[in-house]
Amino acid sequence: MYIIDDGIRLNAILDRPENSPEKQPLLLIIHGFTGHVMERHIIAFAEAANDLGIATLRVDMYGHGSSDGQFEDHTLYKWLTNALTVIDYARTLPFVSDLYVGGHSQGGLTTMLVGAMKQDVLSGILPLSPAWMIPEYARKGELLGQFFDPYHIPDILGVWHDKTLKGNYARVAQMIHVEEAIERFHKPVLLVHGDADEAVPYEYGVKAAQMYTDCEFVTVPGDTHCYDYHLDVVTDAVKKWFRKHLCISE
Ligand code: FER
Repeated sequence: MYIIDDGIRLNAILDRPENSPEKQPLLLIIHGFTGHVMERHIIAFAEAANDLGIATLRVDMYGHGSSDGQFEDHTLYKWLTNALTVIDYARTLPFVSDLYVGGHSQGGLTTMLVGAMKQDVLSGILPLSPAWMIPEYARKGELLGQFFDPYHIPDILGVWHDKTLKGNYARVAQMIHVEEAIERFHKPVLLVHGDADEAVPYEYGVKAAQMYTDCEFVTVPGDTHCYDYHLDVVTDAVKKWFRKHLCISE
């Protein structure tokens, strides 16, 4: 299935648990930088929600997975307009009661930003290991371990996984101020972060959790950016948080 955002087809997978009632909550799930809807931790995130009777909508963002757009052209602005469109699509689904947004890493950052933009139509957000240091790092001239002059950004930032990324990615990232999005958001938050994360420093998870007014923070002890060792700790945290917020008994 595709959701169209301004002519760009976004590949989307909607999962509704069997024997779903007429109305049910829906969780929109956003993958990370170079990620897609079929990654192990993205599928596990969806299945944890589905186990509780929550529908999920996993979407490949611009230039990722099976969606339109080139990876090298993607920016956080494009992902944000994608997320706004997908949220509005979800709101048109007749079976949706409460709407939640969750995402991993760059998708977690997108979740935090779009959460602030759309908090009136959302019941909560679930940023997992959110890469909310990207704007700050871009202003200093560092992304994914590569350095550049933040006032003279090169046309091509670098190559990751055989994919190039244009400098416009950094120019956009420099203009984003995540603290304002955190301060604006007053609905419930679940923030999960591995304390051996090699891509997004764990300290950023701790700091964001302290800044949010209504945040539950779960540390995944000894785990990496994509939860190579304790994915079950993540899925258990997601289930526990949803049970509490949706008043589902064990
Ligand atoms: C970076 C660190 C982490 C970065 C992106 C990420 C583009 C995102 C990782 C992910 O989404 O998994 O410096 O720069």
